[in-house]
Amino acid sequence: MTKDNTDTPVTVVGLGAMGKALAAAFLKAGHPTTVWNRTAGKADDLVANGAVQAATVEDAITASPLVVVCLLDYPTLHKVLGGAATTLTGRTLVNLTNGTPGQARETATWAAGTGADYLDGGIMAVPPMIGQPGSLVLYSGPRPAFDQHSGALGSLGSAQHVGTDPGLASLYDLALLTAMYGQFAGVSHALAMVGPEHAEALTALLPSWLIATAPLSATAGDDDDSPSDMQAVAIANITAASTEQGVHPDLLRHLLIPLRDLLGARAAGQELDALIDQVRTG
Ligand code: FVH
Repeated sequence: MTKDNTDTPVTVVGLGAMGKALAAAFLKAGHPTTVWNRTAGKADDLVANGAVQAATVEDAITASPLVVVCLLDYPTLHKVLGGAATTLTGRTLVNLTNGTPGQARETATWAAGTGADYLDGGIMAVPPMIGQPGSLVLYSGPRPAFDQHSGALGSLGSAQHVGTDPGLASLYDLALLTAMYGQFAGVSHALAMVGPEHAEALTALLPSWLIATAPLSATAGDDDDSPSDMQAVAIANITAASTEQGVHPDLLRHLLIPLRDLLGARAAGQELDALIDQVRTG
């Protein structure tokens, strides 16, 4: 198996905000880069920087042993690649389109039928981060395919293989997004609590607070310094203060009340696995 070097040609299919950032990062790393997009004009800047624009998806795929696809969703991927399936034989298809673990596994089965190696990926970055420190892309699928192309894939950011089950990268991606959206929802509730008058002051306090507390999130901050019963009281106070401030408590009911119950269960001596089971079953 020959591992990638910067001479390895790469094809990028899909030039939305993310696809353009991916292609630009491959170009910057020195990879001969071929691109294709439904709306051809989106390739202009990349072509000006040395990319080759293919006239058809088939031409794009046959230009490179490594084909990276980043489209709106999986139905779009199958629509775009479906007619070009035979050209995938012997190549590695890396799909960075966001979707479910089930969609990833189905697509892996489809790709196997074309004779391609298939890696599914989850991009834990926004387009300006691609190729920069802090960019992380998760991959799952056959380890040899990942090892062969980890050099080229490393152009996008830190490349992490999370398992051979093709659905795992998507599962981890969506789980991490769930954590992020939980945080976003909490912040929106916090801003509602303080109201427009104090929104600017609170916004200034948020980043350092969220960064400082991030390491505690996997255990819900439950330790000897912040015992569960103390936190349960704080959560009750948050709920009461929200009502005092005229903020609808629905978000808290859905996010914090189950958390309070979990903390209470832990205080009663239940193990973490049992607590996670409670969340799973509601
Ligand atoms: N942008 C982000 O912040 C996130 C970061 C994490 C990963 N996501 C996922 O990446 C996929 C692509 O996202 P995107 O930001 O590039 O999305 P768009 O800018 O909307 O580009 C969509 C591309 O899909 C093409 N496309 C859409 N429909 C069709 C179709 N029917 N036939 C052919 N191509 C289609 C579209 O083409 P065009 O509109 O330019 O012609 C773009 O290439 C996505 O899964 C995110 O969840 C991004």
